[in-house]
Amino acid sequence: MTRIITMGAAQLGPIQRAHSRKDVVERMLILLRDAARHGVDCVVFPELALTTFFPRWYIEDQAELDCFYEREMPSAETKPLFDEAKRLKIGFYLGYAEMTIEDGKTRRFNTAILVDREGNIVGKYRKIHLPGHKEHEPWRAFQHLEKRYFEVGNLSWKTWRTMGGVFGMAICNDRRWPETYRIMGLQGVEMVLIGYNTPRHNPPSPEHDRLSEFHNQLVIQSGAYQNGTWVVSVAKCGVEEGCEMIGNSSIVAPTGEVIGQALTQDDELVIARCDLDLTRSFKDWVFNFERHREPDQYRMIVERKGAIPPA
Ligand code: ING
Repeated sequence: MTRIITMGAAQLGPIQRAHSRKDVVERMLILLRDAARHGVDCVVFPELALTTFFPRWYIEDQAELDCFYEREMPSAETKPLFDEAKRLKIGFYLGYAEMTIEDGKTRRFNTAILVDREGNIVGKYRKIHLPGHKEHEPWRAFQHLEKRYFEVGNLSWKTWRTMGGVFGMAICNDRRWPETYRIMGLQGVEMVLIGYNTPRHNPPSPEHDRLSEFHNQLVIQSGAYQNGTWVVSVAKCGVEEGCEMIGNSSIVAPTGEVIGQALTQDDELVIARCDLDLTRSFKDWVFNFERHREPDQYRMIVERKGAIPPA
């Protein structure tokens, strides 16, 4: 049996502060139409795909900061994307900064949605692993204020039956944590969609900079193999407002092999035919969770937050 879904990783090059959402949607529509010409069923756009990566700045004026969030989705600016995807019968993942009112309180999340081929929003995810810091740290060449500008996501990681398979979502830093994939693996995920914005330079550990692409692929390859799932992971990249972010968008099979990757740090569509039934042998044998996992031995993973070395 084969269940082929043709996936498109729609990598975006830099979005400068002066670029409007309209400018960005026009670039996304070019990638979407390209995808349609190649028979793509589902397109993955990056994290925070509508604006420049604003957590690189310490922004004190709340009104100025709020300009980077979406209050509704689809919005007037993104409706053309939803309409064209529906017309082309292409599903998509879209990452954006979400502002919402819940119980009378304004909430801000780093969010992604999953839209099916009929244009229905079938799933929403809010980023759980927020990297960086909460306060202004002027020693840094640039800030990484996700802990200041977003709340920890409150939707956990779910999976949804759509487009002929079981889909899950994560965002950026989530891809570095094995728990992300395992929670979805325990819900039968066959295709994990991830968007990211990853600066090459990480001020606290500059010695890691040379390993950016290696670590980027290492974590999604292991997440894919250890949970018998496909992973499509897509960058917004290039030099945004003087800050370089890595490309290296990749499509990884349940075997752990990279079967497609971006070659530029600009707008680029990477396409791969993904057989969702390739997940079966991993889920039935080497990673048959029901037969082989020993959750009683894993309690420390949930009960302990930080590491406690021996005395
Ligand atoms: N960005 C980065 C990421 O996890 C980062 C943060 C950069 C972590 C460099 C480690 C090294 O890919 C986001 N947005 O999470």
